[in-house]
Amino acid sequence: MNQPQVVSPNSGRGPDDEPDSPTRRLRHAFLHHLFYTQGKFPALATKTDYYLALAHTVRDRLLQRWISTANEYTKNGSRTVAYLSAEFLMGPHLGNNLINLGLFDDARKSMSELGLNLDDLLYEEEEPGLGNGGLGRLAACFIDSLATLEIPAVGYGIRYEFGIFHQTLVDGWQVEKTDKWLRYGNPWELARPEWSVTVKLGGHTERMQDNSGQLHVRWVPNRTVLGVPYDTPILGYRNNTANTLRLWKAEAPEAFDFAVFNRGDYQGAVNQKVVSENLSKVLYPNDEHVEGKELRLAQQYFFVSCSLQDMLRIMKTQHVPLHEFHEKFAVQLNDTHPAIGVAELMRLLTDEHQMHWNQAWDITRKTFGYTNHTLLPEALERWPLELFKRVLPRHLEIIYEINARFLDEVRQRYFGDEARVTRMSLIEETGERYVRMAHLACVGSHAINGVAELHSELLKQDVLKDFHEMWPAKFGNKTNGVTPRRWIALANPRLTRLISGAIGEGWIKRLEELRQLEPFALDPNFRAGWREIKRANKRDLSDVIRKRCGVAVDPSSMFDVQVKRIHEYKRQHLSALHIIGLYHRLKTNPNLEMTPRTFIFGGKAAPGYWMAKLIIRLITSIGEVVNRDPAVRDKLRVVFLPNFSVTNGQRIYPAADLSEQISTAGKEASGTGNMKFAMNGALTIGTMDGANIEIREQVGAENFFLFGLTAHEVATVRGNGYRPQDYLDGNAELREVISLIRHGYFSRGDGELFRPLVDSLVNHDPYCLFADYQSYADAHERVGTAYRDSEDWTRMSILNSARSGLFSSDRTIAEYCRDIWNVQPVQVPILSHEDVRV
Ligand code: NBX
Repeated sequence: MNQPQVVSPNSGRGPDDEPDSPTRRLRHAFLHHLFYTQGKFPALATKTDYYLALAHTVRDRLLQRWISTANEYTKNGSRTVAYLSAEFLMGPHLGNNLINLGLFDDARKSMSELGLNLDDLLYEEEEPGLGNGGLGRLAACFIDSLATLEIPAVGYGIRYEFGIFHQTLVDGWQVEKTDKWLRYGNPWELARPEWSVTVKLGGHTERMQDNSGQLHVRWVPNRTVLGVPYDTPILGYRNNTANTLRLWKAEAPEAFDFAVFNRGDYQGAVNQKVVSENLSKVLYPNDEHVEGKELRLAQQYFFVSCSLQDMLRIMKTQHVPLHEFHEKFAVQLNDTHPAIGVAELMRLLTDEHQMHWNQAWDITRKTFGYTNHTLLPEALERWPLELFKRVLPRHLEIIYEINARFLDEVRQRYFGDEARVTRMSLIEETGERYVRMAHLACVGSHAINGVAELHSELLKQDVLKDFHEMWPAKFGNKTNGVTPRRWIALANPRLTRLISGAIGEGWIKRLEELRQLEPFALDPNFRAGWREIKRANKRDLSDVIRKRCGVAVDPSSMFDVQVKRIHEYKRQHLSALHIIGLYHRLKTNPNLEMTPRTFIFGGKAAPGYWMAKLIIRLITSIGEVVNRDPAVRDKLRVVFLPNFSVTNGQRIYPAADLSEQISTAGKEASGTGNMKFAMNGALTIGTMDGANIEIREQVGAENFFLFGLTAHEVATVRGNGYRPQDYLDGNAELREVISLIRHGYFSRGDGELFRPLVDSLVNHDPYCLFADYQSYADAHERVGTAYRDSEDWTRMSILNSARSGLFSSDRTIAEYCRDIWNVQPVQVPILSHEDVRV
């Protein structure tokens, strides 16, 4: 960064602005915060100081909307959505808030007048990575859309001290580093210790009768922790709404246990603090795989109990009677992670507020909705009974009671069908006993949904079949969406300018309006502009790749991108096999005409998922060989961009030509990256899986590269005893590919390194890579041919964007509001501190 030429705050005026222009006011406020918040002057200020000064400047502008919103909601007693999620993968706030406030260009100008570059300051923000992947990012898009649609809503979650690990590559292997996102403080949050709540854990229960013979249950915990809320305002796009993201931090009720301290046991005294704070210490980095850890269950219960207690507190201040809980709050469960809420609300209503069981149960079911995000059996949460009892003894009793009543209902409905009773029970009793969280969520909710059409259908036919048969009306589909504010307006400013120049700015709030771009797909001038933007975005990404990977890539080559968590079902290794196939073709036929391609990968592997880490190693190994080989280097490049995150995603999606969405059909619930790519004008190569199907339907089959077995065909092939060896025998190229890996071509002759991966494919291939290999390679041939006709490719690219309107999270949220939550917008008039009387 250049040494800033800071204008003195007293002299105030910049080069050529009005005395009261927005840029002048921003500049003034910025310098004020540099002095009086950061306590720095330019000679000593770091980039972080400048970032923080700007962040505080923007925060001041949020607070007025936040207070106005809280005032309006409190006055109206509005019905409110409580979105319960163990993860919120927010991404950096500064740029997004500037966009939503309409101050982005003014901020850029005022910073440049001070000799500062806004992009450098934006880059200083450490993103709050409080999520693993799609599920956590979906929660972030949803709270953005809720605010934009002016729906009263609170996002409830955990303020992890350490978010998702930072991924580095060492010798081509993933190495994890702690994510210390709070290191320099967080200007976007306000602690609200006055609204702290107490949460009990462990211990046992006692029963007693009162004078009237009524039975009361007392939970005697063996420890308690304090939940302290930290609030972040969530702005709507160009409106006055600022909703709240409320994340709970765990603290010890007393920082020191003085009784222990006075005995001279300092360690013991501090220990309680350490143990308590562990609850919100770190995000579990596993996606799509559960680890039955006690701390994880305690985390889930901690934030759910805090949140429900918080709702009861709000009801009290607004004088809403307890029996109207479900009218005041619509509570959505983001997967089963917060499903313990069903038992906790029952406990709060019956044990703590003496409500009768039947009334409490009626309220509970009217309150909750449950969204499922996966069909993978290893991702379905179940807790060993013993562990559950140790952490939540009272909740286990409540779950037994819910179960007894529920199974009575099942027996009545399905006379004599004990097999069904066993299948549906909240307790799994075959072998070790478990509490089934998905069953608890189904029984305790009035609405159950999947996240794409195929996924919702498969839920009904498969994982939740019995529940669908019993309560068909509870089931529905809500196809995911993503926010166009972050994923187009912020991430792709060049495209945003071009689109708005053609059709106005309405699309940012009403994404269906992108349809108006369709005629422009035939306009050569518009196409040239579109192409130039993609090229510029690719140049920017090439700079990032050169800096971070030390690899030079050619922006005129096709950027073929797969970014997402690394998982066998997502099949990054299918792409790896295909790249080796291309490499082999080029080596055996040096004159082969081939569209030059840059393959870009990004994504984190769960630290304990060995096979996923080996897939990363395979990709980096292929890169090492291919990028160094002069015979192919003009045609093929392979890079693995470390630490895929929201921040990096914002640079990657706008630069992609081709989006790889190649999961085994029936495995990817929806996908949301697929939508971000399409909006930004990438074409998709993909299977009939998740939301790919709906994307293809929208953009047109002729503008989508389809390959592979359908979910139904996968089931049939596997049902008939799938033998991957048969596919290997029938495919010469695939045999060459496997043989190259086996013989250590990509591991300096080490034939052992990738053996587990190859053996798994040849002998089991649980995700049917071999069955889909040829179809995938053929689809890539079609892609290569299509890309060479750059006019036609551009036309298809424009049509992909123009027809992506359905995939705005605004549409998704409007459907949740209408079908599940029954909530209405509330318009917020702006309040100034001069209007307020104390
Ligand atoms: O949720 C993802 C699905 O895999 C995607 O298909 C879908 O688009 C997205 C949003 O609906 N699931 C996901 O990201 N799961 C997790 O991150 C996860 C985290 C912890 C855990 C289980 C799953 N214990």
